[in-house]
Amino acid sequence: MNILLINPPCGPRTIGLRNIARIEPLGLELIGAGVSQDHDVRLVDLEAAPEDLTKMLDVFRPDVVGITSEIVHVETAIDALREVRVAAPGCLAVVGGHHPTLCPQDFDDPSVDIIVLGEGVHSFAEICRTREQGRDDYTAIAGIMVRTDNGLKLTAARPMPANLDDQPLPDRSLTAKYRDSYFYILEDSIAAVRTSTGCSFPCIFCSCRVYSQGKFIPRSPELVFEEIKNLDEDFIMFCDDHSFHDPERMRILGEMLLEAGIRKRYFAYGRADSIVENPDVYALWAKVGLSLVMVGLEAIDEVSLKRTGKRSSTAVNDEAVEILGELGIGLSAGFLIEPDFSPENFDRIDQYIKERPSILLAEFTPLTPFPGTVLYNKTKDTLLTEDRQVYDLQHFLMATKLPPQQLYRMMLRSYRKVILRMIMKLRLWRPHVLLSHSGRRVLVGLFRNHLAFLNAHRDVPQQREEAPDRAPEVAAP
Ligand code: B12
Ligand code: SF4
Repeated sequence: MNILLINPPCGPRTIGLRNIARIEPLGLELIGAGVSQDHDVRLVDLEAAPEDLTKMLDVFRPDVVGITSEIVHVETAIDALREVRVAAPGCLAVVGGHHPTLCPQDFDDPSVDIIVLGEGVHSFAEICRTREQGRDDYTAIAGIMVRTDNGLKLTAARPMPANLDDQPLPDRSLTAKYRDSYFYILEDSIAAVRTSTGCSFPCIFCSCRVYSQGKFIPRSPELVFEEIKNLDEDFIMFCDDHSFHDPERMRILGEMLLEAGIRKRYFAYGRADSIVENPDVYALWAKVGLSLVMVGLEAIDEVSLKRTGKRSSTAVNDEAVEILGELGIGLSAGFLIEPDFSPENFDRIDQYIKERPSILLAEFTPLTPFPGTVLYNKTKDTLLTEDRQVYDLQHFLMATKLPPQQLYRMMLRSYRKVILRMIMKLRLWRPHVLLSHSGRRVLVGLFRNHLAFLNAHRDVPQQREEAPDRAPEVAAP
């Protein structure tokens, strides 16, 4: 059979990381690996090359199409499937990924036949097998939603796995054509590796813990080591929610990499308390090559921090910042921007960063209620829009105390300060860096983001919109 996998692009209203990072679609490489032994599998990455779907459909008629989606891709994913329907009317259209798992009703569209909930490798292989056998009843497959004459039908639950060890290695040959266009800020030779998924902490705004049903789901260090060992790329992005959730596992992996003399640089997401409780593991990883850790510090005062459900404290945050500084590991600190923020709140965060030189980068994230989260359930009746393109962690979706235009400008001001500081600290102003291909790409990316923030207030109405006609909510199992 012919199987086409699609990585949809971000739409025009989505702001953010796409201008400074583009990473391989790891989820599609994994589900592709589960079927590529038996089928002709192709992948188009529309974030890297938007024209590739039309070109591919001219030469390749898929029997099954699989598309991935985060929340910002709902519209572009459905648009892509509509295009596939026209070129290959009998093709079976399957949607999977983070957002379809949390909010399958967003994909209740005639262009979608099946929605896969949660981890997709086995479900997708079973769907393809059923299709190959000429059967058209998919309801015996667990963990999916199937379009029927009476709407979407939820099949038996497929429990989240206890670990990821039975998943294949991602089939990176599927993205061979695009690999040169993947990057992360100034890093050009980059690969995405998943060492785990999920998280057990109760942060009220986080959809990752909802996806994993509150579990941390690890992959054994031996398998991760085997994967990294065979990668050519210099910079590895750990696509986990909290890589250091189980520090022992990371200690074993770190020791294996060190012993084998594998020298690469790594990016990971981590929590402040894991740094404070396991400085030795982070010290080991400093030797292994951990160069950047993204830590959601979230807030600089105790009351706001407590409200997030993060189960951390400002003292723990401070200690973590200090430890990373001592270890020489770059810290990218995440701060939530709440709807009642005033200029003083921004000034205080700027000052906090200024006083802590070990903060290398910062992300300022308007508090964003993703469907499925506690925060969403609390705020859903007051959200200003259901346009999923702006659920990008960059737009204000709740009514704000100050005009949003002013808040975006203050975010820009804070970003300017922190970026200038990083440029000075890493001496990125040197002409050979600034004028290099990646230096120019980042400058253009930052300029694009700047323009997008200046116009961001136009993307979200100031008053609550009437919700579009959606199917009733279906709870993900
Ligand atoms: C690494 C990462 C990034 C990287 C790159 C991601 C990428 N490859 O494109 C960077 C830093 C660039 C990034 C950018 C963004 N990200 Co991001 N990112 C992540 C992170 C931490 C891991 C993603 C990942 O690679 N996971 C590993 C793969 C293997 O998992 P997976 O995709 O879920 O795939 C499995 C299943 O979902 C399923 N599956 C997936 N696709 C399909 C398709 C089919 C057909 C089937 C059957 C199954 C299936 O099977 C797979 C294997 O089991 C997630 C957190 C998370 N837990 O997902 C956030 C996350 C996905 N990002 C998020 C957001 C908002 C963004 C941005 C919009 C932010 C911004 N403003 O720029 C952009 C969007 C960029 C884009 N992709 O176009 C949100 C999405 C929220 C939501 N509810 O959808 C998340 C969940 C983080 C969060 N909660 O805050 N991100
Ligand atoms: S610690 Fe991080 S990954 Fe875990 S629930 Fe909180 S925000 Fe999500």
